[in-house]
Amino acid sequence: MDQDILFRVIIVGDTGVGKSCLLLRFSENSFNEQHNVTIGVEFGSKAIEIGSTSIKLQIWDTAGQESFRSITRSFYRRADGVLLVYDATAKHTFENCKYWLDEIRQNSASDVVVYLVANQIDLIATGGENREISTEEGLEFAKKNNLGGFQETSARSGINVQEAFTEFCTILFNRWKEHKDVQTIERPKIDLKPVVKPKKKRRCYILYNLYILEIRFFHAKFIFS
Ligand SMILES: Nc1nc2c(ncn2[C@@H]2O[C@H](COP(=O)(O)OP(=O)(O)OP(=O)(O)O)[C@@H](O)[C@H]2O)c(=O)[nH]1
Ligand SMILES: [Mg+2]
Repeated sequence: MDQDILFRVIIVGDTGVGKSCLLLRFSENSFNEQHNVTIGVEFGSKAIEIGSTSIKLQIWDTAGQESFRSITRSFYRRADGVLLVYDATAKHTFENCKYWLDEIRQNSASDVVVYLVANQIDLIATGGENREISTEEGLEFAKKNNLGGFQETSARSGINVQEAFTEFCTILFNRWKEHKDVQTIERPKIDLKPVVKPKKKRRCYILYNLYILEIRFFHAKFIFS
């Protein structure tokens, strides 16, 4: 059955890793050479087809600069997934992923899906001189921290950008389907017995006690008479 589904995702990571460019490449298939620092949070959206299902991704592109951290924090709570981005040619941006992951764990829903992206791989020459983080290191970080997936991308050339978003969206979709099934199974388990009004119960209890008291009184009268 065709159905429209909406997922909210948030893009986080250090300033300059290419978060806004990844969103631009994914949503409009273009690239910006300038680093237009994101102020707070910017918004984008795009529909993806997975099988016969149309999925709308609502994407919040956050500022990597420290001064905006308190603003971006408030966006984690409602996100279904987080795209955590680092620059494969800048080691410090990979090292800071530990910090970003702590932020995600502290501020997001407990079942949020985190997908790791190593961007700017076009800068890595054939010999790999510019590379500061290997593919294996990225994969290991994703595995160790139980992340949903990992992809090396280039917002400039476009390599693996659609693939990363599609895989990320597929993970969210599969999880959504699992949750949907759980709900269908769980629903009949709901106890629909009518609630006994405590007042009535108390009244019955009082009547019962009066009845016992009367029997005792009758017995006492019988014994002492
Ligand atoms: N070579 C190359 N440059 C890139 C790539 N992605 C982004 N850039 C460049 O990196 C710079 C920063 O890109 P942005 O997308 O603005 O970075 P950001 O992560 O959004 O930064 P903040 O908004 O400050 O958090 C820009 O000059 C981009 O042109 C890429 O894949 N390859
Ligand atoms: Mg930006």
